[in-house]
Amino acid sequence: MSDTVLYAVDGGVATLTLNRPDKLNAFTAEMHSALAAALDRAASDSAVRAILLTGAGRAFCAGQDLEDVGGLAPGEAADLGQAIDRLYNPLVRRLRGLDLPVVCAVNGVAAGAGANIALACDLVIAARSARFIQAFAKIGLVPDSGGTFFLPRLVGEARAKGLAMLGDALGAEQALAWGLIWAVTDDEALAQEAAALATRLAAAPTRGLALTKQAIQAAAENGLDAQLDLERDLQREAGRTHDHREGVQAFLEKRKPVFRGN
Ligand code: LHQ
Repeated sequence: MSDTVLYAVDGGVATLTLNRPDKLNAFTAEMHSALAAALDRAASDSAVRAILLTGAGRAFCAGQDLEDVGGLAPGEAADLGQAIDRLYNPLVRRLRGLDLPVVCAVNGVAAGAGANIALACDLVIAARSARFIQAFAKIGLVPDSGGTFFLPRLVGEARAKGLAMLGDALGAEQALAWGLIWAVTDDEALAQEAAALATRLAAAPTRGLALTKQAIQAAAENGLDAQLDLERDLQREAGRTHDHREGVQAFLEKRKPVFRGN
């Protein structure tokens, strides 16, 4: 595996670290394939029950590496749709479709596709000094990687348009206040807090979390009737898991549950 994405497993958590710190972890095709491989590896390891995505150095991710757009020279006309089709859309679909909770620890600036990939994760925790930038506006592009889907749903159309059309940096505290992300921590505490969050999720009823993720994501497109039907179907499945039985049993016995993840 390329060292553009570091991979480590501890306590049921696979930590994936974007690792091109000199370029603020901007995406190259190589980093895309390393990330895809790391996600596959985590998903196929039964010991892994949560994923933590973060960046090395002072940034989370500066989006597409603008010096490496499809192997073309900077400024040369490229079919950007191809890069989206081959690299970014599969990544967003993978993150949303994973049956594991994905925590994103935004350790610094998250710009362009980097910001929207963070938003595609399940729980986003950011360092106080982190910033979210819809940098597309500054280079004549459209927010991609799900940005036009996530932003209005998370912060409403007015703020989504302001962020997307102005491309100004949104600080972590403001992002929290607007409901864009789950939590903010002191910079020095981010790694520990994010690991604690992911470790907590890794000890939770994994199948129930996967079904919950599926239901909440489906709600973005379903009407109430369809959503009620979906909840019934997913609850039927959740009700058949070991972890549901264990949770109820532990409650009745007044002890802490031990979830297996199935
Ligand atoms: C970079 C980058 C970068 C290369 C920092 N590329 N080197 C999808 C499909 C296909 C094509 C197009 O795009 C997309 C989706 C997208 O993501 S489009 C958006 C692409 N990203 C951007 O436009 C953000 C560009 N970066 C910035 O605006 C700034 O670097 C930010 C605001 C992120 C950080 O600013 P500073 O903290 O002042 O850092 P810096 O600008 O000095 O960057 C440090 C180094 O990282 C520097 O390299 P150098 O060799 O001079 O030290 C930058 O050139 C490099 N870098 N982002 N995206």
